[in-house]
Amino acid sequence: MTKDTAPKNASKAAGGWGALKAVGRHLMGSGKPVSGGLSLLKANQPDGFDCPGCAWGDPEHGSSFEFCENGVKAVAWEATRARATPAFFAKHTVSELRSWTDYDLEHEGRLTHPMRYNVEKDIYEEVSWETAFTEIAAYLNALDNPNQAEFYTSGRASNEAAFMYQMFVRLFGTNNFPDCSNMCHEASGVALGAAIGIGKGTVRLEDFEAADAIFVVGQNPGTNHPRMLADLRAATERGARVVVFNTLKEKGLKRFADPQNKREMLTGGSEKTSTDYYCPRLGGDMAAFRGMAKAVFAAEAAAQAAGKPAVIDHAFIAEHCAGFDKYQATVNATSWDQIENQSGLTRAALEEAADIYMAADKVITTWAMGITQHRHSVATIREIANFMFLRGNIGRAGAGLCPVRGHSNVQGDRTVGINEKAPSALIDAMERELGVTLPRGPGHNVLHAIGAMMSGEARAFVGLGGNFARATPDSPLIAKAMQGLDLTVHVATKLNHGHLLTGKHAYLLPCLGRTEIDRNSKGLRQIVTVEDSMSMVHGSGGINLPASKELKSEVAIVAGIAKATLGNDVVDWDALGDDNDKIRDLIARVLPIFGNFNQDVRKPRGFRLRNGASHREWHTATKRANFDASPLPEATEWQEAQSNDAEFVLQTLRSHDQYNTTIYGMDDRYRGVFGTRDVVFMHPDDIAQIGRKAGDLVDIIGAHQGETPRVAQGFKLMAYDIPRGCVAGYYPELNVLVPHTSFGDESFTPASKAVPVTFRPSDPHE
Ligand SMILES: Nc1nc2c(c(=O)[nH]1)N[C@H]1C(S)=C(S)[C@@H](COP(=O)(O)OP(=O)(O)OC[C@H]3O[C@@H](n4cnc5c(=O)[nH]c(N)nc54)[C@H](O)[C@@H]3O)O[C@H]1N2
Ligand SMILES: Nc1nc2c(c(=O)[nH]1)N[C@H]1C(S)=C(S)[C@@H](COP(=O)(O)OP(=O)(O)OC[C@H]3O[C@@H](n4cnc5c(=O)[nH]c(N)nc54)[C@H](O)[C@@H]3O)O[C@H]1N2
Ligand SMILES: [Mo]
Repeated sequence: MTKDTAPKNASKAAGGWGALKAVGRHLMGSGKPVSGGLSLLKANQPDGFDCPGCAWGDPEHGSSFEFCENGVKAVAWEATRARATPAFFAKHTVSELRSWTDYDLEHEGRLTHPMRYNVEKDIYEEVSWETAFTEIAAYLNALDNPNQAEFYTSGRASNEAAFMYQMFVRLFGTNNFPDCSNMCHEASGVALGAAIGIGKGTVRLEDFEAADAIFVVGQNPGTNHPRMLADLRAATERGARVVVFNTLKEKGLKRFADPQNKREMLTGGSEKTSTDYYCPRLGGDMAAFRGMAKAVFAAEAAAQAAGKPAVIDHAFIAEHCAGFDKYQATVNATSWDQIENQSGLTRAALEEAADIYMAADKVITTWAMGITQHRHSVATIREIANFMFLRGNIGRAGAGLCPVRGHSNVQGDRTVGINEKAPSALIDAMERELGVTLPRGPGHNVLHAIGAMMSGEARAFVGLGGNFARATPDSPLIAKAMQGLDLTVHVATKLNHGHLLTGKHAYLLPCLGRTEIDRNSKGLRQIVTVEDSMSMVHGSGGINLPASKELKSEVAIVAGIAKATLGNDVVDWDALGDDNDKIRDLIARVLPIFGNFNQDVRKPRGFRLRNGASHREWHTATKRANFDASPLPEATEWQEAQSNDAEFVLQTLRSHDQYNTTIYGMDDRYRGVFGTRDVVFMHPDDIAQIGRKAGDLVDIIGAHQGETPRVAQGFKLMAYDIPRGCVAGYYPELNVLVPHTSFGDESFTPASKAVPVTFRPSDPHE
């Protein structure tokens, strides 16, 4: 690797004073004070709300003050005092607002009233809840068939809201459930389902205290899961190895100063969050893990020859696994040349990493979007599982697989039925419970929904949260398709671009946020539940007053639309919509793993859903943990780009000042970016090679245009420590470059970490 080329003013360690200053700025807001101070004391506390920031687990011992800088931003974002009222909408046409940035739209604050689009005047106008529900129902019922509607879910929806939503949609007659997970950890679900019989991780938070080595792969916890940094740091402090594989040198993964540690703050000290750092090429991780597996097999052969104890856990493999011999043959058949070329790491480096793995008795591997948003993501995650099986690193304390989820309840939403591939056990149980027949065929995921909207097959879109057209690839194409629909409905807390892509009829329905007090018709406070990345289910109750008296809970909104569309005969929507305990009772009847749901969720830290693989029970077809013998991809995007002159591979990722499509600010301080998001990170030698200097403006051009030109104009080149031929820039601005036609095998996740691009000097007139 080259020496560190991050700009001089980039902060040295994640956390610390920089984090506290950022927290202060966000609590003060931009002249708009927030009620965040009190809220924070209750974030991830037993009697408070679940932090809407990320899906990292909470400690069992509930005394610690579990929040982080970016959790603060998420809370302050929701608790702002700014309001986007009907008076605001009266002043601005929807066409005008469409030209605003998401940053400006969201800064208008919380939505306060249900709104309906007036096509003649091109504005959103206030409408009563009852009228909105009745009209939406009429439009839905007027469709030729239920499959013409797409029902999107973003991962902040609670278990209760998501369960109600899937029940409504299935009773309405479709399995069209595109959800944010399709763009996120879908590959983890698919790969782990096949490998270990459950599409979730196997570890608990306590396992991080016991692990001897933690491999952190394709993930930037310093920004996206900051509470995880404390666990990594504690691990390095007690001598465990934290081994990072990341195409970028991420500050938070190097050092972390704890804002809650006074001595450290005064002395400016910081502790390591990793001990070993490898920078593979984009999409090179499958090769890297295969290389490490090759080293493990070589060490095993050497141990056998020398009569030493085995390196491989043969007892685990014999008792629990299938497919080992075939896998070993594939590993043997993979050449070091191909491994080095795809990964960009040397054989020596991979052997060194494998030594760390073999010296550790207990190993955890974690990963996120750097692994899941490639064409061969499923095969890569299978290879990670293979590697972990070799030494029985699953289903015992301190060891296991840990896909670190994104949205705070994205895992729970899937558990309670947001799934376009209707799981038969769920459908059977729902049919028994409700006494009806439900659709079983597969519905639409995000890419199918996009296809159906573009072809005109889809006529209606309902979004439970999220910012569909901004989060999806090819955002301009999707925006156009959404505007051709007959009906668009959005349930949301704040205004975003997606809400302005109005169909012929459009509704914007404002809901309570997680930090807000939710009272039912009897005045009783309601709690909701969420599931974190460790299969722990927690209760969450708001503590702030609602942003407006008109707001309804997501549960009540779903119940309102459902009752108006389907009537109250099969399901008593009124009763369920008014009492979350009743929804939980129903969930537990349909999904017995929830056990004594209402009772257990009121325990201080909630309860853990049964996770077979973490007890070495394998609910796979073979009833075993399955090795996968896939060969390496014939060529990674990087290799393809190398053979096409002047091509680079672009990854689109998050800055430190954003939550997905929500932009909090224009800084990315760990990467030394201030006051702008229109940057592209490139190796200094590559900058020279394209004949430019750091600071120059360039246009980024999608390399395989076909019929759709894809161009992002006016991006500043930043010299960065990144492998040659690989570049990086921010999502969602660069989604104009991500083709909806390039996606993961089996996962259908847009390949937003592997976009082939070329560069030209910026030309604003083109
Ligand atoms: N504050 C904040 N928190 C968040 C979010 C947010 O936007 N803001 N989003 C939430 C959501 S929905 C999600 S899914 C998670 C996302 O969490 P992350 O997955 O951490 O998100 P990204 O910013 O996409 O970062 C991807 C990381 O993988 C690395 N990477 C990219 N490609 C490769 C590769 O091919 N190989 C390797 N080894 N590394 C690679 C990148 O350099 C980067 O460090 O965070 C959640 N938490
Ligand atoms: N190029 C590229 N594209 C990507 C990614 C990438 O890394 N690169 N990442 C992908 C990933 S991992 C994900 S998860 C998706 C995210 O896709 P989405 O989940 O669709 O997007 P978000 O930006 O999280 O949604 C933000 C909106 O949610 C609404 N909202 C916030 N809180 C609440 C609430 O409590 N209730 C309701 N009803 N609404 C609420 C607000 O109106 C806010 O504007 O984007 C994907 N797209
Ligand atoms: Mo995500």
